[in-house]
Amino acid sequence: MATYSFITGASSGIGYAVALKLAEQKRSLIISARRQNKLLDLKKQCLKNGAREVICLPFDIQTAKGLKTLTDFLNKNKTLKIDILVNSAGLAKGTELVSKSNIADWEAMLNTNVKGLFYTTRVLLDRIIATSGHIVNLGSVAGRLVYEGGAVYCATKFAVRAFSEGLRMDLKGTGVRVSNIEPGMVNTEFSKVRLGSQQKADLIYDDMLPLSATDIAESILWCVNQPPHVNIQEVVIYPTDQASVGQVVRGVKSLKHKKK
Ligand code: 8X3
Repeated sequence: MATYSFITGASSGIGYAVALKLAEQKRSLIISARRQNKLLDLKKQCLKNGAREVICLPFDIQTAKGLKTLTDFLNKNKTLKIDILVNSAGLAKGTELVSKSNIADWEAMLNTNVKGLFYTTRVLLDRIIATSGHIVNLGSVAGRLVYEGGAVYCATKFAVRAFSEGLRMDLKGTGVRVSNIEPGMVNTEFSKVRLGSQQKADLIYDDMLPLSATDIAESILWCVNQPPHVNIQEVVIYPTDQASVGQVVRGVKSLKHKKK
């Protein structure tokens, strides 16, 4: 059976952009996310871009039932191997102080960013080891620096960073590479999901030039296309208009206004 590149969170944002780029490399893909209709649209685009084959695997990474869909699929396809796993499913919910924050938001973040990513990696791991493959985790600059109103989200991304480091240690000698991609401000559905409205999300990127999902996808492709002896362990990517977390340049000094 063929070898596939597996992308979680593929229905939008960075996952979607990575799938399109991996398709250009004529790979066979398994694309997963909750929204089946979005996956079907992406499948068409990937095939147009050159993907050899595309399997849509809709499931909710936040739930045990969702993860069972994945294990059932693997049980039915026992010889299927994975060369690249891009763990791109992730989200932030809310910016309230811990004392005011909503436990349901915590659950969504912990179940997706931490448990979903850990469990997906675990169930696919033997198949990744079989190809000396590559695991690409979507961390964040929030996994390096904490900010007010982000305690739980930052904790989940610190967890992704710790997991990436631990995995790399546990996989030494297998040839499997682990990369943690840590973006700053990327204009995707991320802020709309976090803040609950497009209007609020637009303010986050107001008068500055954020990164795009394609910018991050290109960095991921750069990592996975290195020769097998080269493991890019971490990539920290900020927009030029963001010097650090909370250090954003807007208005006339922003590249948005300087761009031709
Ligand atoms: C997204 C980056 O700065 O909004 O992971 O937390 S930030």
